[in-house]
Amino acid sequence: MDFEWTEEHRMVREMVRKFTDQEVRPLAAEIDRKEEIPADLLRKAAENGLMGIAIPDAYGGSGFGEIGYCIMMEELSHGCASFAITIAAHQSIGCMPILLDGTEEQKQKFLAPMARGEKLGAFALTESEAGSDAGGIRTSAAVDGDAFVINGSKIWITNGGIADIVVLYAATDTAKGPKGGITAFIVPTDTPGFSVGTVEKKMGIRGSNTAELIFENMRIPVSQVLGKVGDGFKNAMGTLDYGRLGLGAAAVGASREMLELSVRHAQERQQFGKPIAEQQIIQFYLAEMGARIYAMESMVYRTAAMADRGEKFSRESAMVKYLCTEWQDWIVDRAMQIHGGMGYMTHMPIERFYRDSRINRIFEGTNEIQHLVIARDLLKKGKY
Ligand code: COS
Repeated sequence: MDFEWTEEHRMVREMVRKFTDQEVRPLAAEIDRKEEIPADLLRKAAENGLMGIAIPDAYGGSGFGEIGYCIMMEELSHGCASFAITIAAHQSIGCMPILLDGTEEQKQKFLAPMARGEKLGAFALTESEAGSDAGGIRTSAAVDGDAFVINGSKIWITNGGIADIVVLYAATDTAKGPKGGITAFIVPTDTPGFSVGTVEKKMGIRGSNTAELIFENMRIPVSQVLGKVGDGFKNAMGTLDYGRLGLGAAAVGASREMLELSVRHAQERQQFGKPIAEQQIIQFYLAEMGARIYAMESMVYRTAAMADRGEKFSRESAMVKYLCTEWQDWIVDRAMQIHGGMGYMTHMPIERFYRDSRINRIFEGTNEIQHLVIARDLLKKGKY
């Protein structure tokens, strides 16, 4: 349970906080309205080493590990969920599969430019008939000489329409399914046969690109198979352990922003001749928000430290994802209640945070699936 902030962690927090205050928050409303992330903002994030903050410096990253990554996600999420999610999809689930199972050559060729922010990444698992049941994917990869020929499609892929490199999961043996029948591939998006289909309109995180990907006789050389043929599902699940933890960190940041705005508003807003902060019910709301954030923050960094020590953290990351995202929704809702009619208006950021929050209980594994992951692990081990 040991955990201590290092000087480096403090520096990362300071740096990302400044970056969020100066570069991200001022653009958040426009990003939501225009439904895209300015290329210039991604370039600045790369200059600050954010695009590969967790990735070792040997592979083009900043080398701050999972704790550094969670600090970054927390701080960015004070400003703009769309931007934080774009970086998360690139790094936590785009780069991570290659860091986990890539060969040295694949890491230098594909991961390093991604970690430096020269190439944007995405993670392509979900299909129209394979969401929660990710092992049921039907996109097929068939051997043909020194390549695999891939046919099929993916939906709801974050960064799908703007990525340069996609880690794609395809069925190499449908009979085996998740137990040896799925293989991961590194796919540059300029590969012939790759195309982008529908780009989705969404309730929240509107600045984050969500697209359908289509593969028609797309040839991927065997040198771009990631890990062993048939081991792709394990790679995807191991990657999602990181993604789910990062979503917990993002929930902490967004929740803190909501609490801080609510504290300020409660002290300024006068009703019945006094600030609403003097009403006990408002104090209860603020106290409950603060207590939940403390618990969320504690579980996020305890789990990030486990990841950095190389321990298995699948159950813990499912717990983090489930509780932090449920509580984020609760906290955003309370912030809206404290702000009243003002919070509902689009000139305040509360309604954007409210819309942006909701997806977190759904993507990277619904919270119902997180329950399943937690329960299976408890039952398997027979103890806490
Ligand atoms: N790390 C490494 N390997 C893992 C793993 C993990 N976290 N979780 C499962 N595996 C392995 C298992 O060990 C198993 O291999 P063995 O049979 O050799 O032991 C294999 O993967 C299949 O696992 P399992 O039997 O649990 O597969 P299921 O089909 O039952 O699916 C769930 C498991 C439901 C948990 C999985 O499909 C899931 O997470 N679904 C949600 C998908 C998701 O998050 N989608 C979001 C996409 S990104 S927005």
